[in-house]
Amino acid sequence: MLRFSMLHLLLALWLTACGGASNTQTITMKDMRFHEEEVHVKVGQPVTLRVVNQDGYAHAFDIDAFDLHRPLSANEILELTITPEQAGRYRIYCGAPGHEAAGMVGMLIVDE
Ligand SMILES: [Cu+2]
Repeated sequence: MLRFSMLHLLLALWLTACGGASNTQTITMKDMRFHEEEVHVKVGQPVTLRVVNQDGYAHAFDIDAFDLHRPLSANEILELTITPEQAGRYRIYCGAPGHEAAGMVGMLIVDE
């Protein structure tokens, strides 16, 4: 019984260590659009979204389902880490006035 618990503990430590591995997805904003129209991430796995604004004007990074609403200044790089809890397709858009209508939309796809 004790042996079994130790094994579990070691497994947990190992998984924790692996979870620290860098898991980054880059999303580039350029010319009033998201260069990556679809971004795939895994359910239950922490992922760092590296949002790079390459335009000389402000954008915003918005995902309603994750309650994410972050403004980006011109040429700003924003890194945020999320852990998606549910598989599905979640709409990304730029909340700057008129940008979403101009086609600044994308999709975060959380795979099982
Ligand atoms: Cu924008």
